[in-house]
Amino acid sequence: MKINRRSFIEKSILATAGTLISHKQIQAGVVLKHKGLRNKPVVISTWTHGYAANEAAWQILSKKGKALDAVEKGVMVIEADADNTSVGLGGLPDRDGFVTLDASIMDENGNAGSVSFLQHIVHPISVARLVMEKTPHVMLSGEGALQFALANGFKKENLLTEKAKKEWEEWKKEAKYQPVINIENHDTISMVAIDAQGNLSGACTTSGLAYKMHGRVGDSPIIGAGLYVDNEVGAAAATGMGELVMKTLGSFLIVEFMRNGLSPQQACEKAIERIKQKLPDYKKFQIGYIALNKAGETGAYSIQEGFNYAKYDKKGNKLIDADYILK
Ligand code: SD4
Repeated sequence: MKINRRSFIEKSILATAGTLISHKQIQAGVVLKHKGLRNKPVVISTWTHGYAANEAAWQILSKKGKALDAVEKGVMVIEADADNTSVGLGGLPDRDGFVTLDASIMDENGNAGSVSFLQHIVHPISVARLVMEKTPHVMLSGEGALQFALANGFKKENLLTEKAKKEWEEWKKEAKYQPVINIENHDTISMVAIDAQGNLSGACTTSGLAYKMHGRVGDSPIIGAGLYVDNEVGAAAATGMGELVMKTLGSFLIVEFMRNGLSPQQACEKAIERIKQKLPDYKKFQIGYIALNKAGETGAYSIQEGFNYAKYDKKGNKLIDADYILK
């Protein structure tokens, strides 16, 4: 029987754990292993714009602030950036010209909040946080999410910039719905962090796919798809063609792989392999995953070449090209 590198690694992990060791013991082993390691704080986030977002997050993390505050403040930088055409203000609209936003956030206690199909609000991530902290629900959507935001002091604004409107008008001439790898489905900001206290949180915010159908919601506000955090194990987040992430519940899957002993890198690779196994047309799309475990170890992996992420730890802030499956 041919054993490839990855199955060899998995088998070694199980062998190290011992075949008679129960699942609970493996989990306990994961936690024990983490106790000795101290790479914290650490923050990672998707794409080149993650660099600027990390700077804002680090302001909080380096002063022993909470990971939850760091991820919220970090992604807010990109939400407010009018030049970024896939998040918040300046996001490319759906095919009918509406900028509709999805966002989610999770804290170290397993609390979660999200908004989907939200319009007119520059910082959907902060609305998601309020849903988490002030309501008994996890997700508010559309008009209800907007009403909730306005009732909590958020201002209604026009998010469709002249630049985005012009691009949309150009697109309308042919009106072809064909996401272009690393372009139309690129730029969501997803961020996960561990703070000096060893607590994990994550955030994800996007205007979704450019020129999507009106009403389409992606993976970013779906807990377990675009984002998942389990403070005992780790955190993971996604970017790219959300439909593939939703069908495989990618971020939750990565955290479960880490729970079973895989490193963040191995877990991201396995989640991309799952897409390859289950979704035959995966080659047409880009998905990028990032992950962080309780020890402060990180990983990332994508379908196509071209995905990068930013990592800020004690050694500084840097951009890293992720490895990918289609070579
Ligand atoms: C979505 N995952 O709405 C988002 C898009 C994205 O980088 O990640 N762009 O499907």
